[in-house]
Amino acid sequence: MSETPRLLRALAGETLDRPPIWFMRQAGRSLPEYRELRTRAKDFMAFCFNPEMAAEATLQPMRRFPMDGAIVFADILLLPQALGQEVWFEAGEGPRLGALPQIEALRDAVEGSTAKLSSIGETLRRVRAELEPDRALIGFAGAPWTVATYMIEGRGSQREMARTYAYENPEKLDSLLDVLVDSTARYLVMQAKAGAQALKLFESWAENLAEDVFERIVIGPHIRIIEQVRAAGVNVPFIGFPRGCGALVENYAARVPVQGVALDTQASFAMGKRIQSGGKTIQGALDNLLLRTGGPALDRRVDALIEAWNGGPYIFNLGHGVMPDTPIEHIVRVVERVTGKPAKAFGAA
Ligand code: 1CP
Repeated sequence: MSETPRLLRALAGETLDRPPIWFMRQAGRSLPEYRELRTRAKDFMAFCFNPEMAAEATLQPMRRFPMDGAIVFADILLLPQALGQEVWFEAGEGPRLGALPQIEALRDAVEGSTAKLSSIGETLRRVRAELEPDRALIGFAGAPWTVATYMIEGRGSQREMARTYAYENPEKLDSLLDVLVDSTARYLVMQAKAGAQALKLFESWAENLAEDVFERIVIGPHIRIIEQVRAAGVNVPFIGFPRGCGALVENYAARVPVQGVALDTQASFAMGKRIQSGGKTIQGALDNLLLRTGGPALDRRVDALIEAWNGGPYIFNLGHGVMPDTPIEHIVRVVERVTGKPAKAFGAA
């Protein structure tokens, strides 16, 4: 038996007897033990910056479910905070950000930003020390455009203001993306050195971009981040997730030197297979709403995804994160179906 975690074997291009599995947002509000832990932190940012609590939140789903990967508990909006823009979470609403600082101020903050995120390195070291060696630890960051949408709009949104900004101020946007490329690369290097064995770039809001704009604000920055991380001597595999970009994900897969491409719910089987034929591992793409709904349609879709994609390198996952009100029994059912290993629906985690 290979010692290498199944998730890393898949990212190295191996086709496996069954796909490794993990879920985006597997830690968090769908778990009662998370909600209990969360009440002990002053606010969400304080939770993320507390290595003891964040490590515990990372490990909670690993105790319940035989997931092949643990994703470090943190948030994509810690980086703007480290660059000097105020970030807070309104209870029951979501993220809020203060005014966008001047680009020069952001640029000056790049060098010191990784030190401000050092507690995430401590979370990674704690989790790696507790996690079984056959389960992989995943680090992550928001991709530049997605993080920029929050920095520009000041909140979660439909991103019309951010897209308009991209057209009205192309040079300013490019400068902002450059700052985010440089700071994100440093942050990811730090995460790999602290024990992250794979790195994921969350481009959660890649929809509604024309091909040329997608090329400039998604593909280009992703390539530059990976080049900078490699130049720092870090060789861990990357997973890119340009969510919502439709057929442009094929351009993404062909151009960006990621090992894995995370697909969203609308990805066709044929497209996934073409990306595999192009030499990339694919990940995805079960609908998070179907996971929440459950029933025979869920079982059928799980089987269909494996049938379609496990002839090549494939990581089982959702097309987007677990919804907070997803019944835990449905997660159990899918994880058991994919792995053949038992999971715990109830009881002490
Ligand atoms: O109080 C709480 O519990 C807040 C809920 C919450 C949680 C559990 C937020 C606020 N962030 C997180 C953790 C988190 N965020 C993780 C680790 C947990 C895991 O995945 O298991 C990760 C990887 C993220 C990444 C993240 N944050 C993304 C990219 C992934 C995705 O789902 O697209 C995005 C877009 C965010 C922003 C964010 N943070 C939190 C919320 C509610 C949001 C979305 C806001 C919006 O809709 O625009």
